[in-house]
Amino acid sequence: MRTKITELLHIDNPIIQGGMAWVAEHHLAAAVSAASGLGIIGAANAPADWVRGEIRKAREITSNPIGVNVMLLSPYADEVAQVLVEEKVPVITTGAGNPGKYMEMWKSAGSKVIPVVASVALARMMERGGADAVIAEGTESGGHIGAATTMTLVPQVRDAVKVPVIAAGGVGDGRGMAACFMLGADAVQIGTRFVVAKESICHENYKERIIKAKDIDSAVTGRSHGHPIRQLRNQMTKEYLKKEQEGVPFEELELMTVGALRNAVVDGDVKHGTVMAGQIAGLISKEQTCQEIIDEIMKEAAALLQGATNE
Ligand code: TUI
Repeated sequence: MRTKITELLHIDNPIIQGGMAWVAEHHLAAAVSAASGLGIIGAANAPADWVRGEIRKAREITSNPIGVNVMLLSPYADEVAQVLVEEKVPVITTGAGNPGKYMEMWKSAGSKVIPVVASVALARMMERGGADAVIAEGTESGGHIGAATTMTLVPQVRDAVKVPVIAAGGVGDGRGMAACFMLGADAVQIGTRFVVAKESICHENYKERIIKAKDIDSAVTGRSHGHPIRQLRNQMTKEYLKKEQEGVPFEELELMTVGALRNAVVDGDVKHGTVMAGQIAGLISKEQTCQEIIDEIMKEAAALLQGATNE
């Protein structure tokens, strides 16, 4: 399938893997890219040297393009930004903020820059600042989220900017992908389904929670202090939401979550850890290779989209 995004990023399938903290390391990114989607290494809160190492290890597995996601709240964002220039990373996505201050250095290094936006206003600002495309990410997503749904955000961003739009949030199969294309998207970004990929190093307990999840099994913590995080309900969310309701200060709440995502992803503590996942977790039923996931989604989406255009 050819779209503005496959042309821009030199990939065969318009599927981009989300840059998920702890999960999106070189094995997953390389597997998605090897299957002709765009694999993304999630820099999250990691130091720059770790990011450099992951880029190099991924490049040993596949010669297809691989991108990096910069989480803008990271204390290492400045040094990671510099490493991406040194390593000539072809595609940079950003999340959880405004990447304006890095735009010029990345663009002059030849990278394609694709910020995640959660509003039309930020999409417009990013286009003016030189973004090559934007990822319109709805509140169905896992992790740090905005307020608008994918259904409402994607067509409004589509109408507001000329650059290609990648839809994210709630996409887990070919039906979701086809729906996003109907809303005006040129590609989709998928996170949760890739967490359970065979190549994902995520702990089996975490994968099992996603596979067993039902439609309304996620909760959003941190709404009261402006850092909403979608994750699967467990002991942690129960305690956190109770304290949040009691008005416990942000600093104290933060202490509860230090290292909690790592505890869930790496150590498999899905009871007390943070199990970030999108609302589409309920649809995800098995572990498959990235190649199988991409082939299945593409086949289903292509059939639906062909039906739509022929009628
Ligand atoms: O970034 C994400 N999702 C994430 S980042 C993350 S790591 C983390 N862990 C603990 C606390 C905080 C983060 C887990 N999940 N998605 C991209 C995304 N960006 N979603 C929403 C946004 C966003 C929201 C507001 C982007 C920009 C924005 O406006 C910023 C501004 O300054 O105008």
